[in-house]
Amino acid sequence: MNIITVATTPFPGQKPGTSGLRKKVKVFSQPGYLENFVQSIFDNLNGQQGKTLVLGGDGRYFNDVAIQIILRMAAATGFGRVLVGQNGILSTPAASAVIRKRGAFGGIILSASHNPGGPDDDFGIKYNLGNGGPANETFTDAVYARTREISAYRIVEPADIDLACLGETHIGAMRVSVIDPVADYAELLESLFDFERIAGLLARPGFRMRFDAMHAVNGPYAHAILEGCLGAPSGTVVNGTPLPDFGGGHPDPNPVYAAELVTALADPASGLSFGAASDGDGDRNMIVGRSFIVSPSDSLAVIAANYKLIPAYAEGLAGVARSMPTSCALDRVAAELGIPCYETPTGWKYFGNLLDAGKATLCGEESAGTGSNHLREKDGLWAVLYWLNILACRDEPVDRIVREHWRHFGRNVYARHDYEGIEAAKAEILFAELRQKLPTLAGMEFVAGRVKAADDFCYTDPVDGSRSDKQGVRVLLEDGSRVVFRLSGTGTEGATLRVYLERYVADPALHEIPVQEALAPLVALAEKVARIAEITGRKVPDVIS
Ligand code: VG1
Ligand code: CO
Repeated sequence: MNIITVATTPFPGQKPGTSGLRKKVKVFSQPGYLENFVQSIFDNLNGQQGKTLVLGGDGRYFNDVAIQIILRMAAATGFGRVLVGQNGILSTPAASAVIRKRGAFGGIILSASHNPGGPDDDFGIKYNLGNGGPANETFTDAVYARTREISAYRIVEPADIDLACLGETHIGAMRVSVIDPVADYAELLESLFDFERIAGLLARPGFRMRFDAMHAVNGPYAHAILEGCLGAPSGTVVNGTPLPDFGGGHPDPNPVYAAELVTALADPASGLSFGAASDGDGDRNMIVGRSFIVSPSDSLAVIAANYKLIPAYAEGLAGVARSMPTSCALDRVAAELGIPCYETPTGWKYFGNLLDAGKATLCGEESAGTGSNHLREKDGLWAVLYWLNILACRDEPVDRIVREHWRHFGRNVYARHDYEGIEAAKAEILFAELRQKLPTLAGMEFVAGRVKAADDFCYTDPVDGSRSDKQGVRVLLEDGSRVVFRLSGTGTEGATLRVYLERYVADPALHEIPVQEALAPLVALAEKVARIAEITGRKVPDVIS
């Protein structure tokens, strides 16, 4: 095996965001671009020689090309073995499962998650550690630093490994094992839930579900688990073949991009009682009842409140965690259970320490990510099975379960407004102004109420003491309502402003007020404080979820 050292020069902007490095395919396919980033990851590893790397992705355009390059670079850096998903496929949660089960040194996941794919769209890459979770900020900062000074990468000559057939090959001394992408993951999920009971639910004549895989990675997983292991009728999974461009769609399971599913659940003629979807890399989920979309923050709270129904969690939750912008519905459940509720910055990497240390059992984000200590990633199908397990035990429709939850805990009315593709310079001005105003906001009166405090969220990890600052501007009102402003760290074009709005409504008589109506005073406050329309020229958000 000949290791070739190729001279290179740094590319600007190889800074990992909320979840890895995401760029347009056109950027990633420049000669040396992917190689520089991968070498910068490898240069920050210690002791990988002879160890196992897990490799796979969501099947998007450029996945196949990138995998062949990474295999050759893994051989050059001395990995002893690479476990690669058949056809290059591994969902993010499945990659986490494989890393953990096989005791791998780490993993590389190729995905830009919910971002569109195709020659003109996005590609992404992230590194996961031996615990199966995304590398922490210290690591990603070090990778970024390396990308700015890199002068050479190492690769072996072309090998063209056939990824279509399961089995073993070699690149020089390195073993390449093409594995079933579903098996380890399916086995893990089966160990957590009551599969017999769920199968019983799926066989009930009055129950019909649809799972929309959105032409993304979860198709094969959903076919195997829902229609295979659990016996759901074939046709339950729709859009179940991963396509390099996700069929031209936007693989983000929210009311806008999964509108087809929402419409089907609103049509009595469809006979559907439960709908679900997941994103590009299979780690997000959407839960839909008959004419009822479960907001992700509510879903997380319902999941926590019903832990006793699920075999893996029935003995109790050590604690729960949510990202800061996620609604406080979870906190109310934790308070009643008498367990801690941790508040972390956005991004799953911040849950890793809490999960490893046994401080949190369940975690979630408002962006439709939910998961537990079974993995170190959020897990779309896990959330769907969790809901199916609840439904199988409670025998009530989705909307009634959520409405009863509100009656018991009160309702945290919630919405996220996204303004996509804003000019980066304008977003900078908006945040500079906002941060400058922060010290003056406390005590100010708005129609929505009086400001109790305003700050820029800063997190100190309770396990390793590391600090992350500037994680989102918060305006907290005296009645517990809040508005949070953040810039997305996953986009590839301009800036995306996210405005998170939350208001707590205790009185059940007010629970059915339309969300936008209940939140209107907070929307007005957001506009007043951040001058969104004036600075960006945008009067309404592009996506409301
Ligand atoms: C978004 C979400 C965040 C999530 C991240 C990765 O980040 O808000 O909650 O962890 O995407 O999700 P941002 O920085 O754009 O707000 V993904 O589906 O990689 O699975
Ligand atoms: Co995702």
